[in-house]
Amino acid sequence: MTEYYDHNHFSSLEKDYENDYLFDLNLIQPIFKNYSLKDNKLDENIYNEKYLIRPLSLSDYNHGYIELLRQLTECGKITYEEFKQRFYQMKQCLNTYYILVIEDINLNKQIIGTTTLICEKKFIRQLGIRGRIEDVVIDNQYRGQYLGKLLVNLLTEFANIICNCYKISLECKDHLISFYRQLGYDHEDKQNYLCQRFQKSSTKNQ
Ligand code: 16G
Repeated sequence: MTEYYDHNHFSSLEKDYENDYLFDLNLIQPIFKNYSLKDNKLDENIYNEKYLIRPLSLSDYNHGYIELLRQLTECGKITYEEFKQRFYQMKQCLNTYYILVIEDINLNKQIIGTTTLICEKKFIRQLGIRGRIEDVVIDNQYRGQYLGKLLVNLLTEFANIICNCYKISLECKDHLISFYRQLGYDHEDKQNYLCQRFQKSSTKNQ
């Protein structure tokens, strides 16, 4: 795969963004506000007085973000340098990558939940934007508190209202279909999800 990565450019960005978020928190504030009218456990971006919901930050590497993703699928070995490089590649794609995380306020900023929204620009549908919900994970110690529902609902509203997506889709295992149905996702008539996989070195023999 060809990667267009300008190292000098990223080094200068690094200084500016070391403690910065993947995307601007202000963008999603109106969604928090709107959602808190329906769910009074949400106060600004704090849920149940215990959990901070915010965009991914570089420092989350040191607070269990990759370990959390391992609860969803294989991640291979990712060094901090590699994480940082991918973070800036994503950040550089304006209006495309939106990763929300949940931080346990009482547990040393540990990341205990995450969900990603990707917005794909298209020519069809009058230059439409298609959203994809990806990598939904809640730490298995924190399940049953509706945190997954919260993250998916927030990013779905964000995709609709702020990103103006004409549709949002996701892929999931059979046993999760009922969960996503409750959140408004469903099979479309005569549409199928097809997939082809390629063996890559980082995931071989795992
Ligand atoms: C699930 C995830 C998908 C993730 C994939 C990883 C959701 C809604 N779906 O399908 O986003 O990329 O698992 O599995 O979170 P893989 O490593 O086998 O592709």
